[in-house]
Amino acid sequence: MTPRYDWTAQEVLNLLQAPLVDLLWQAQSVHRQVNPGYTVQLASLLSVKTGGCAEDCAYCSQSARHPGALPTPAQTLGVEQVLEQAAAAKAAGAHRFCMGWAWREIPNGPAFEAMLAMVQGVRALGMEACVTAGMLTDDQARRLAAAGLTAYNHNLDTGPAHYNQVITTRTYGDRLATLQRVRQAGITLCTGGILGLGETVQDRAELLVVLAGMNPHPESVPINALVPIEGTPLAEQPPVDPLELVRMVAAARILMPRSRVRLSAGRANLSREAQLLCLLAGADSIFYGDRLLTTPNPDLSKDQDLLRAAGVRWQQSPARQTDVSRKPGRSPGQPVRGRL
Ligand code: SAM
Ligand code: DTB
Ligand code: SF4
Repeated sequence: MTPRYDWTAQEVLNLLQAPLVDLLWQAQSVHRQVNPGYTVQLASLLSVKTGGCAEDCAYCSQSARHPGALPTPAQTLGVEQVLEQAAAAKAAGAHRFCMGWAWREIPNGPAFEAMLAMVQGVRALGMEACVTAGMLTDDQARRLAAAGLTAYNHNLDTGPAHYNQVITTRTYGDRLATLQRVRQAGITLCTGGILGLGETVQDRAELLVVLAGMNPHPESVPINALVPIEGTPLAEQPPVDPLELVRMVAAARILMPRSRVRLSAGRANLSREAQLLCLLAGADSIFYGDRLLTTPNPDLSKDQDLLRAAGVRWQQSPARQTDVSRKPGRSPGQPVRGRL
């Protein structure tokens, strides 16, 4: 299957608005070719630095502009605490460990040195390491790559035309420039969006055009449904129709056949059946663990039941490794079925 990088907004709109049965059939055909075992990656998420962020993202509890929105105490975790959580996530079956910092950009100094130690520690446990921490410099990207960082998450969130309805403190161009920097350092890209921000289907199509226009495609594409948080400007947004999420996942799978499409925030509000449809549509990763950053995620046992009910396989965490060197692209990880 030869990937394309020149999808037009009209082509993507046609996909997003196709009869659901046809869209699912097309997405399944692609998915079966690239991932015949339906292997799912389990990624665990931990908020290392929570709250007090200088950006004004309208959905986010962690912006300093939304006082009272933070449902958990503002705090910063140390290296030891983070590596304890990483080891627990590995023991529970996670393959990737994702760490978040509520920053506009990464500051140099002790907090960045601690981030590097966390990345090294997670890699030494044998897991993939992902960081999401805002903008960064070329030198910081280079040092993160040298520490063994597998992926950097930096979401575009929505289409370019809707972006400044959601965030005013940085531009779409800033976001793209950061992604470019990450790629140049040889770190894989994790970038996607959120449904439910008041966007149109055209905005969703335009977001997918930008993502699928990247060459190579981003290695991971998180698809989030807005988790409405009291105290944020988007608290009263109507819930996303689960079938819209299924359509977005299916379109992402067709446009970016070899990317990991991660069914991300919003699963706690989805039925088991809606999540199964997302897996059928080509989602091949979920956040696994009972918390996202500041909001709840389904319990481990519920997710184990979900994966068993779907009959999919999941990647086992690789054995402990001392070599933290990183190759771009998918990590092979042993797929297993029925053991967590
Ligand atoms: N500050 C960094 C940044 O913005 O890149 C890293 C942390 S930020 C919380 C990571 C991502 O979480 C955001 O880009 C957004 O896509 C997602 N996110 C945050 N709050 C959310 C919410 N309430 N619902 C869904 N996704 C959310
Ligand atoms: C992503 O796309 N979604 C995750 C992760 N990458 C960093 C974050 C979801 C956050 C949901 C709201 C919260 O828990 O605060
Ligand atoms: Fe800050 Fe990231 Fe939240 Fe935006 S999404 S306010 S950048 S923590």
